[in-house]
Amino acid sequence: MARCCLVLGDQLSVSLSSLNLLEPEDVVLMAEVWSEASYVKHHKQKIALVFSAMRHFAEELTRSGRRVLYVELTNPENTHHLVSEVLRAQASHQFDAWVVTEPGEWRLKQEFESLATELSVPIQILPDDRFLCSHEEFEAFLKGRKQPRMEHFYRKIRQSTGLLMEGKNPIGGQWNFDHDNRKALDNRQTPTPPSWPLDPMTEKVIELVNDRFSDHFGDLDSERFMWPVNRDQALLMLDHFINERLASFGDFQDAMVRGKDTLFHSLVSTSLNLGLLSPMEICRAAEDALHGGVAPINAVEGFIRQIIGWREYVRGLYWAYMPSYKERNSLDAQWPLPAFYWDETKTDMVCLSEAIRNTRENAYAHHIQRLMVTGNFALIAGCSIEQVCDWYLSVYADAYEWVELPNTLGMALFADDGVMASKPYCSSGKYIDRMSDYCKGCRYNVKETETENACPFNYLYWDFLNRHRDRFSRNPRMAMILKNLDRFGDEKVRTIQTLASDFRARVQTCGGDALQSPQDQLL
Ligand code: FAD
Ligand code: DLZ
Ligand code: SF4
Repeated sequence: MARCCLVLGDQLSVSLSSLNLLEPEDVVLMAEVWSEASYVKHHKQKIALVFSAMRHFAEELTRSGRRVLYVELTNPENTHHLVSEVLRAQASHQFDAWVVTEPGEWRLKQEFESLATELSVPIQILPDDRFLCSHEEFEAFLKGRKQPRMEHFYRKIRQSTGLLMEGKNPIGGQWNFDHDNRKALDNRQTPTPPSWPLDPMTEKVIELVNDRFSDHFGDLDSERFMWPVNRDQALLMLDHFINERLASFGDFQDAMVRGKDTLFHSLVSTSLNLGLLSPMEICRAAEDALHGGVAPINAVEGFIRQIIGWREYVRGLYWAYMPSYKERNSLDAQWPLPAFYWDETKTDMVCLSEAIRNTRENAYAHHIQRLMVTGNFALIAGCSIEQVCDWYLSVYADAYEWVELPNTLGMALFADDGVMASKPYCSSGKYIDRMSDYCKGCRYNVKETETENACPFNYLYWDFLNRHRDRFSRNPRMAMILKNLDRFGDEKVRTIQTLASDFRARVQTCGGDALQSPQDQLL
């Protein structure tokens, strides 16, 4: 009498709730399926990472004595959908019951709920306890709050985990040290990400992905593939971060430098989201670095806040507001995504071309590139919410809808009318100039707004504020900025509007084909 446990590509943790339930005779099913690999056109590195990590995890389970049914992408019997793979396995093995840890995305949760009606045996969907805050705890946090804010949530999690606490008080006497974390980079060296020899399993997957997903965005080259595909590699990445990067993480968290793709960032999001590392082990390692004198409080607090604050908070919002959250478009943004989001050589704006090059080469861009360059541009230019969200979900190796959607639709595009952020993260070129060296080498002039040569971020920014003036005037945090706009006068506003509309007319936009992958391509 055996049960079967379906393990998804981002559930690669030996402590997974569903795996914890299994008896020795029970079986695990894992499947590489076309539907998951192409519901958006994922970056080639993301697919290679997920497949290689799945294969390594299956091997680890098998080594530990577990029976694993592993369906490779090229298996001729593969039906290419998770649900139909469950039904196929059930037909051939007649399991007594199924168990699965709830998926990270709404669409799959729906599919699994309807699978329950198709299977002749019971299926149990268990909570994903790899997060620090359950859905119920998050609902309780939201209850009675008109305007939930991450900072309040974060303090609760600090208290419940005891991270960076001295009894009831925050270590260092403050909850948040962000005012120390806004430096532009000086001329110091930045560390190179760690590397390890590529194993034959990853080599094989890279070949497969380059062969089958050749029309997907992004470079995939075995010489440059840097993402950890198993727990040992993920621990090396974490160790490198703690010892080489964390001390400077806080100071330069918001900095951007041409050619320096990862600066002092941790590069742990892919491992965390796949389940190769847990949030608490990462935070404990950072806390130990504080106590061991390896890193200062502004760095450690800033880093821990990202993980127990932002990461948990966006997941809570996703599950609390889906499915309607995905439909939100409160600023009515409709402009098709510019084609240069898929090819950085199509723009002469250095900031955008750098962020998109990093994305193409590494399936990575750090937070400020995502928020204040590609995100800010999409916001102020009024790009289609759906296309922008699909882009972010496709192009980053760490992207899953539960984390991508609130960050993109909510934080970057302000399309949720202030659920995620109390005001839009919009800025002119001034912010980019302050935090980067991009503008020095750009053909546009960041100091100008009303000339042909002016930085497009400048006139798009004021045009954006002008277009949404009425809505933003109800937000007290926007009052100062709108006062500046009021001082412009009609002629200046008209010039800005003309420059913005000329810019839109000049930029090549993309059709839907960049986003969809036809099923028959593989089969
Ligand atoms: P670090 O800068 O070193 O940060 C440490 C960790 O904190 C990250 O690994 C991540 O786990 C967590 N973290 C930091 N900020 C956030 C955040 N806003 N939300 C959730 N977790 C956070 N992160 C993803 O993991 N997947 C995504 O699909 C994703 N999409 C994003 C889209 C947009 C528009 C924006 C603005 C941010 C997005 N982020 C996403 C958050 C953040 O940019 C990435 O987590 C981070 O850049 C990953 O690199 P790192 O591991 O070097 O992070
Ligand atoms: C991202 C991804 C990809 C590319 N491929 C698979 C796959 O073939 N099989 C699988 O089980 N999972 C895959 N995943 C991860 C899922 O898309 C992920 O579990 C859901 O998006 C929920 O977060
Ligand atoms: Fe970007 Fe404007 Fe600076 Fe050019 S001048 S890099 S477009 S912010």
